[in-house]
Amino acid sequence: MLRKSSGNVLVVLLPLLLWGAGAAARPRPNVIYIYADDLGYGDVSCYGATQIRTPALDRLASQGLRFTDAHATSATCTPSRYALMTGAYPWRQSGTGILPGDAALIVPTDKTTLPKLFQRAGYATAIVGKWHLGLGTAVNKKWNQAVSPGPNEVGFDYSFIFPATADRVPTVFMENGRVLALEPADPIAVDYQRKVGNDPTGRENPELLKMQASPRHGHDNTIVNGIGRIGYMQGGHKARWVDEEISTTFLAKAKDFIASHQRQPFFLYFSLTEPHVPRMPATMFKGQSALGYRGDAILQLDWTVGQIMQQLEEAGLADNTILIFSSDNGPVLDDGYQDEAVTRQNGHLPAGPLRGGKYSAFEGGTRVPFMLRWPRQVKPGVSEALVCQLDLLASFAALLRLPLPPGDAPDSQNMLPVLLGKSTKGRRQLVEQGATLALVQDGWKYIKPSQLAAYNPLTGIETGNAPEPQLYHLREDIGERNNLATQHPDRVQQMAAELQRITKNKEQK
Ligand code: NG6
Ligand code: CA
Repeated sequence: MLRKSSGNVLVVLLPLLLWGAGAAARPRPNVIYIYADDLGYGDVSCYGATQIRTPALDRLASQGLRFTDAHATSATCTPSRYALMTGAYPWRQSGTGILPGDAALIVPTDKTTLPKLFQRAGYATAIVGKWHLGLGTAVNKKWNQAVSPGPNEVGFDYSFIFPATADRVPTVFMENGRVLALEPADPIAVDYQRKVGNDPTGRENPELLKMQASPRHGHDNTIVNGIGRIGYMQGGHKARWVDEEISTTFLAKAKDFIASHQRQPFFLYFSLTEPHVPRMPATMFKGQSALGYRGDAILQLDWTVGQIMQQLEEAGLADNTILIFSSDNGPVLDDGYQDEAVTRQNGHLPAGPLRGGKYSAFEGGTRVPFMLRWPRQVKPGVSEALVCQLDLLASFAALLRLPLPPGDAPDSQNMLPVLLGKSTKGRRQLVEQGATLALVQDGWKYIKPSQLAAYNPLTGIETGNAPEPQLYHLREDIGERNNLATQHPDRVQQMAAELQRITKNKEQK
């Protein structure tokens, strides 16, 4: 009798127990992806910077995995972010270069994106910070109404963004598609071709500027907060941001989102603006580094990351939150403003040992800081595996055990074991995008010949372009100094053919 009833109990309970165990085993960590804008491989002290200290990032590295060969897909912002969202190489689709502030949305709304993946897994999702992937369906849009599609339509339940870059109009925040603090009586118009409205421009009224633009870069259109921007803007005067407040505004919104989602797993894409131009940090950071406002902006960034870490710790969330920090492309000193980044470089090497920087096909263009902390699962350490931000989509799909529909995220590879430190076997190869394309394979790097200039005198950066093929042995020559192409013609030929195969075949990995 007893046996029978306990048997019955087991029959009823066993599936429940198994289901419960399965649910418990299913990892549902929160995920926060903090993305710096133009932060270089050498800008962080745990990556070797000596002229600036980044204690929060160093702590993150010491508590997690620090990757030494992690990449953005591209050496500029829009394409790297496109790849992060879609898991597709950006050069597969035209129109994925640096976008103006009035561009239409370029992320497809009918494909799996990184945030949609998390939505599918029952996560709450949010973006706070820089977007730069276009808004709406056309260049001409009514900024005074809800602008759609945008981040909310590609998978973010909540969005608090600025549209493009800090140096491009419209210089406003948008919350769930609507411009924040916009007064109907002062509607916004934006134009990148011709002047609109009566606001002074940097070109006409340089005496009104609190920071001069660098000659020939083009940051001399509408002046907002004493800074000339790219593009013209009319109206929305009370909605315009104050640059010194951008960072703390984003931080407050990110913290609000975390605070209000303590019971449901969440994915937060926290997209910082530092140290992109114009570098105009909060007053408390001005003059705090020895490197001018660029260094001060890095201190502000570091402090911001520290604030998030502290919040997670105080809320008891740190242990089961995957916190990733990376950057969308390599560093640049003069990117349009005379902000002392060049004159007060003080021996600081923003790309560390790497050649080139932002815009470049050399490693300085795409190799960026990348750290991942997940105390519950990941042992601290350093990983030399080749990984790319492109891989986050397939890797999180694996973590969440969600299959990807065929054709979605075509270039994303599941690097979960590598990201969690359980394997050292990273990508075998990766295409890197500067002004020209490069292929990294088994520790070698081939840069496709290009007739474009080898040096950009405006930014002072070597572009990686050369009319002849370049081949570097990265494992021995991280600084890409010795072009071995003539010594290894077979390898050059094989890698050129492979690059061509990958870039021709839209479905290939
Ligand atoms: C460039 C701008 C540069 C910066 C960059 C975008 C010029 C000469 N330079 O076109 O200042 O805004 O675009 O940077 O206009 S990114 O990090 O968002 O890609
Ligand atoms: Ca950038």
